Amino acid sequence: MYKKLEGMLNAEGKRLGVVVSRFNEIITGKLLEGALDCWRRHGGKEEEVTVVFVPGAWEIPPTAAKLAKSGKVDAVVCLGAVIRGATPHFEFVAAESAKGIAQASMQQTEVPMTFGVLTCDTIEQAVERAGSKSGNKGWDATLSAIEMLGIYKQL
Ligand code: INI
Repeated sequence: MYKKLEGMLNAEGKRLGVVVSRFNEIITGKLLEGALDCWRRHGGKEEEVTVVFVPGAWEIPPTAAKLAKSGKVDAVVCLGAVIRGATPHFEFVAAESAKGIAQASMQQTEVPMTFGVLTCDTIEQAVERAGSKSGNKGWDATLSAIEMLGIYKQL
């Protein structure tokens, strides 16, 4: 019989860090609401959540790395919204943000880090993923963080 390790969906007694970008705040504010709702509904306390606001998705990776390193949180959720629209440097911001978060999470292996950065072609697509018909990716990223917390504790 194999040894099974899996994370329970229980945030009780845990500390959460959220890094959220202000760019496209109309969307990222909804992702943050989703994240806090998920945390509360899995037994987490809002007083145990540290939210760090950064200018844009570009600034998320280094901030998430510093927060993970600080010893102040047990997991980090990264929230942002990169929307193609009329922005010529969409590709750079979206790709570097995703790559940077992946790198940060691999460097700070004591603290799980999850990805809740939307990369969408239109604002409508972003709205759909921030609390309307396609759910709330902030909620989903927080649920993954809670599950990963349980796994990291056992590894
Ligand atoms: N930042 C975002 O979070 N979303 C975007 O859609 C975006 N676009 O498209 O420009 C964006 N740019 C700002 C960037 O993240 C940095 O904050 C800025 O370049 C300063 O370093």
